[in-house]
Amino acid sequence: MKQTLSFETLRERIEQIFLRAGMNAVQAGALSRAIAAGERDGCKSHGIYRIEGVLRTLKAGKVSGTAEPQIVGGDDGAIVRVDARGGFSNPAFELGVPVLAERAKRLGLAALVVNDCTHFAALWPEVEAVTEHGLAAMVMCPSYATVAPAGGTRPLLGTNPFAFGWPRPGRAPYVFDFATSVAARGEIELHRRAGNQLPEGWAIDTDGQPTTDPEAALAGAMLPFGGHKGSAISTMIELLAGIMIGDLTSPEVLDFLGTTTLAPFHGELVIALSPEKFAAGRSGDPFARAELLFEAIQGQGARLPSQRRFAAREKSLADGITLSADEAAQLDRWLRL
Ligand code: NDP
Ligand code: PYC
Repeated sequence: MKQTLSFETLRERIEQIFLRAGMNAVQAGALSRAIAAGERDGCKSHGIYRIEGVLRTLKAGKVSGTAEPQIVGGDDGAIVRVDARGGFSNPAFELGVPVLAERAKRLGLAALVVNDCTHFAALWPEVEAVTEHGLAAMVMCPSYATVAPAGGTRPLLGTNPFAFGWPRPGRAPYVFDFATSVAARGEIELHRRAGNQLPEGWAIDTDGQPTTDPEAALAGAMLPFGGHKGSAISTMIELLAGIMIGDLTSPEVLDFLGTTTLAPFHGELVIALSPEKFAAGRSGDPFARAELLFEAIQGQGARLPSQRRFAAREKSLADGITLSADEAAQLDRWLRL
């Protein structure tokens, strides 16, 4: 039977699943907030579907469910570094973000580097968290080698997500968050499970030929969005959020894990910027000017990114989050493990 739950009830159930699997409160709490938020905002590819991968990665011993992330390095400069200590990225981010915000407000810009983390999550909760401090934010991370570079035929780059947020006083921030592949790998897996073909242009098979078969796509390679442009942005993410922060690139992640069935292990880069400090009083209030731009976009009938997500959130908070009968039964099975 379908089930409708409040956000908090769903979050607590997810937290219980992880606590029963042996995680500590820091890890289970942060993961439950991220996954429940995915369901609440209608982002199925990073909602409860991810619980299975988290449990599998724990069982394989490739992530620590009891890690306590730590801020490392004693200075008060622009780079805040959190060692996730082999745990998930989410609690490491939660630990680092207040320090990041303080530094960015004081210095004009600051970066949060998370090292040695397992990362399965969407990035929008993180850019949103930074915008709550009145700061603009960019977040990026590698993944594992599943995407062929434009013009190539074999997996090399990750689905490397990139997210941006701009604070809008008194309203939900402007946020976009996307894989630099045509679609997130989670979307391909959801198509496979539902027995649906993929849209054309998402993937190539092991012979480098276009395919709409999800199995062939998972065995072959996904494609970057926007051809050479997405390929270059994805490469930038490997450079900045892999090599520059002293962490793994997507091909190295795949070598380390030997599979794409476990959540990837790498680092993450979060950049926070103070619009007020950058504008320095020139050309008026940056937030008011941004509103004019957003109005002009919407004035043409276009929607802003995250508009669908914020509408889904509003509905979920008012009416609850509805799980399909299969999803509800699976959640119960995990709770009984
Ligand atoms: P989508 O293509 O679904 O959406 C990308 C963004 O574009 C969203 O902000 C979305 O807003 C916006 N958008 C969609 N349609 C329109 C439109 N018509 N007009 C304006 N804006 C629009 O995302 P992806 O499938 O590429 O990625 C899904 C998620 O996967 C992301 O959250 C990403 O972080 C995550 N991911 C995580 C990875 C990891 O390694 N951790 C790897 C790859 C992806 P809205 O939500 O409102 O529709
Ligand atoms: O959906 O591409 C994806 C993904 C990879 C790692 C986490 N999400």
